[in-house]
Amino acid sequence: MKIGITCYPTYGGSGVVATELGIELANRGHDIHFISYAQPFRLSGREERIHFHEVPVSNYPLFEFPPYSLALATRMSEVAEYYDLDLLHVHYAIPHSVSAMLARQMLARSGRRLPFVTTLHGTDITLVGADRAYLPITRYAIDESDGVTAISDYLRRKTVETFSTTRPIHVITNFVNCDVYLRDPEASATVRAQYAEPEEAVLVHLSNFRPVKRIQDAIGIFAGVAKEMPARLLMVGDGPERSSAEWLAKSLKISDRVHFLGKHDQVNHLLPAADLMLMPSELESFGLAALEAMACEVPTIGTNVGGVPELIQNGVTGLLFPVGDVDAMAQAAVGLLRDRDRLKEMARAGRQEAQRTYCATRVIPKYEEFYESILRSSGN
Ligand code: GMT
Repeated sequence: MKIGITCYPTYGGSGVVATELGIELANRGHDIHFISYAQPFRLSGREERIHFHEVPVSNYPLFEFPPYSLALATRMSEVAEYYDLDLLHVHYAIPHSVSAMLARQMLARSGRRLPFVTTLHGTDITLVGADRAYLPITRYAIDESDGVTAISDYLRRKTVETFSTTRPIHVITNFVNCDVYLRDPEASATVRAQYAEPEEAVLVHLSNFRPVKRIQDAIGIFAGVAKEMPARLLMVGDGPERSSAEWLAKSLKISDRVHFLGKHDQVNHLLPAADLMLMPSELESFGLAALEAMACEVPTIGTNVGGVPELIQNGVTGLLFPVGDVDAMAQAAVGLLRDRDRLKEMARAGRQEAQRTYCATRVIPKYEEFYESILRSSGN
């Protein structure tokens, strides 16, 4: 198939999933065309069967806000025509599904059919989409999509509840490449030695440091751990909450043990160096960072919100707590780090679950089948 993919190219779960999906589909022989304002950060630009088409957004003094959605719709229709795309797959409803809808309409005038699939990721529904300014158009574009997927059953239910959409929503979860995300003891010992002494526990947090991630709670949990045992915290990512988290680490006098590493495009090298992942989010529709950690045999201490309990079986593959219960999360982390057998058992169970349910080899065929069903029903 020839598939156009649109996503936010910067750091964030939806862009990561879209990019990894494109890479996996290309490895399976499909031609993939990314259409966005910048090349997705996990792409090197040298992958076979993957092409990138930049959306130029010209400005004009009259425009206080340059209309990216229109430039995107134009580029989508041009790329679809020139490269004879079978379908478009847009990640994150706003504004991508609206642009895809316009591109489809533009091509329909010349008798060409271009179906599009929308994948809902989370904040496009729970935060931005639910804003009255965007709700009606988000609902319209979801219903107008030829196919809709959501990354968890929670998000599927939430979408129907918030938007009263009528288009059926198919759940296809996030995935991980289990051959890339894994614990190689030698390699992880080398990375670990860069940040910690052998007797120190290593905790990790990975996100885009937005308010919904509650990264101050990650610092608070770590402070509770650091009181009890020698430990380090690796903060991977960047975003608007970073400076307040740095300030908190300083005022709690743990800044020498909290390492802000910034954005990394190869987190598969970092994650296996950790003993525990912290994901104290206010909300997660899925929790891709926890899945990547699970695949690397790193259990998560997280919050019992959104789609997280679908991914993490509390007490078996991780431990879940109410949002904001920093003390309970800190105590649980200390308990696990002291009980190495239990920690190991959880790590093993997490890896098994990642392999059994979330490996790219299991999830990508679901996308392929979904595309085929869309092409069949749209008569292509
Ligand atoms: O929260 C993020 O990391 C960004 C956000 C996005 O859409 O870019 O992530 C959402 O999509 C991820 C990939 O599908 C999910 O794993 C995250 O749980 C989800 N985030 C939220 O729901 C807050």
